[in-house]
Amino acid sequence: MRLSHYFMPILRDDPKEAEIVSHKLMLRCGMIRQEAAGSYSWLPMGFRVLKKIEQIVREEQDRAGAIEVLMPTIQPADLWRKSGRYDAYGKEMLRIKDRHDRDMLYGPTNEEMITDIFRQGVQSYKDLPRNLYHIQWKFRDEVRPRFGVMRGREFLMKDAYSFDVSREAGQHSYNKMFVSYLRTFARMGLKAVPMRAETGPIGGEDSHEFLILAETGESGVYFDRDFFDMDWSAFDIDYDDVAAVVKVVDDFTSKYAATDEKHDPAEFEKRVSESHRLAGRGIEVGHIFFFGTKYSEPLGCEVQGPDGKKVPVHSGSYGIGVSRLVGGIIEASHDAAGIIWPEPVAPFKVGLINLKVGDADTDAACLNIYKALEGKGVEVLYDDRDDRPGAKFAVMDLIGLPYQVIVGPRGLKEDKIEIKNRKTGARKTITVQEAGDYRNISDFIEY
Ligand code: P5A
Repeated sequence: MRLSHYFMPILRDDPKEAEIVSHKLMLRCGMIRQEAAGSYSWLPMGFRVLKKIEQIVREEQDRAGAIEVLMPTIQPADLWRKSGRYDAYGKEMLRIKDRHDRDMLYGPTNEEMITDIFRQGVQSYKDLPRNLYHIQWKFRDEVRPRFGVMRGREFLMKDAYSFDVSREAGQHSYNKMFVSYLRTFARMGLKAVPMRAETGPIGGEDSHEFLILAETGESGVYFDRDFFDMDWSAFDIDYDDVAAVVKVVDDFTSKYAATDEKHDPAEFEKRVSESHRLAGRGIEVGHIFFFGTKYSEPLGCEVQGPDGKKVPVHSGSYGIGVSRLVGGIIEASHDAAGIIWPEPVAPFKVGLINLKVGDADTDAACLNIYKALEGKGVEVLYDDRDDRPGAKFAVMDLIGLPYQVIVGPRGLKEDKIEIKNRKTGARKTITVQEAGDYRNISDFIEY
């Protein structure tokens, strides 16, 4: 993509309305625009990151055996009356009437609808277990939408729903999602610590939140510093291997970690030695719930069991804040100059900086590099605008692409181009010959 053709409305100064760094940076980089309190348009840079995150979430859900569907954003109220949540949800639910005066609502979550879909589609225990998920916009009329996409009113969520014939089978479905969440967040460069949590309006018997640590997080957290020494990448397990899945869950739940709602100071002191006790703040990027039969009983979701008798299914639901993650990743990965995107979610991998647009040699070299990178499938944003080098460097650092390729007439005279790693700041110089007349430039990018 050529920057001269792109839409990336950069703000020079910090926007006054933003209180936290991720919100400031998202506005400054032209990733989002506020349309109403807690409601945002996703501009091209923001949209690319959102899609990358969504895709990682999708791949890991699929890997764990969940099946993707898509339910509407606007739901009829009837199902919610049956579950008893229509009144219980209170003012957070956006209620709408259609032209026939029927009560509708903009879904804050989908337990009722998916349970009804499932009820109609499945009769026998032989059809279980199943886990259905979708990635869909939600609306919650939050009292205090704030921090940009972190606490929005309209936000993108991945929500999965598992259905099992017994409590034991349901526990395995829960555990699979637990492990898949560790994997999902790890792929985005995040350590999301699972913590026992309150279930709130979603309800249920058991629940864990996944929190990334950040000073600006909305939840107080208390945890064992041993979490920092855990292996956050070794979850390459067979999801059908019940014992292996249990082992990962046990490892991660054996250490103390709780949000302030569930924190028990006496237990914390008993279980964690003083030097290992940490308190801080966290951003909730995922939340999983085990319901037992809370939703299946009132909604009549039963299957024929092995003995021919009808049994209510055991269900769970599993949420990831896809749009919140965009802000969360920035909170976890930035410096004074701007964002530092972890490669898997970066909007582009490389920023190509032309230091002297209009200089024939520099333009030709940049074009060669641009084509060579695109030809190898490397996503590149080419700054081909006529601007000062200083301003170009600042913008590239601000938008945080993992690598910068810097090309100017002075370097080219010596046959050299420069590559900078945004995260480490390390620079290396390569010659045009080394890069095979630019054809192999992509081989030199990662370091
Ligand atoms: C689980 C899936 C649920 O809604 N029902 C379906 C369950 N859980 S939850 O904890 O309420 O939300 C899941 C995740 O969504 C994100 N989230 C938000 N993101 C941005 N703005 C909001 N206002 C907001 N509310 C929830 C969080 O990441 C949460 O973990």
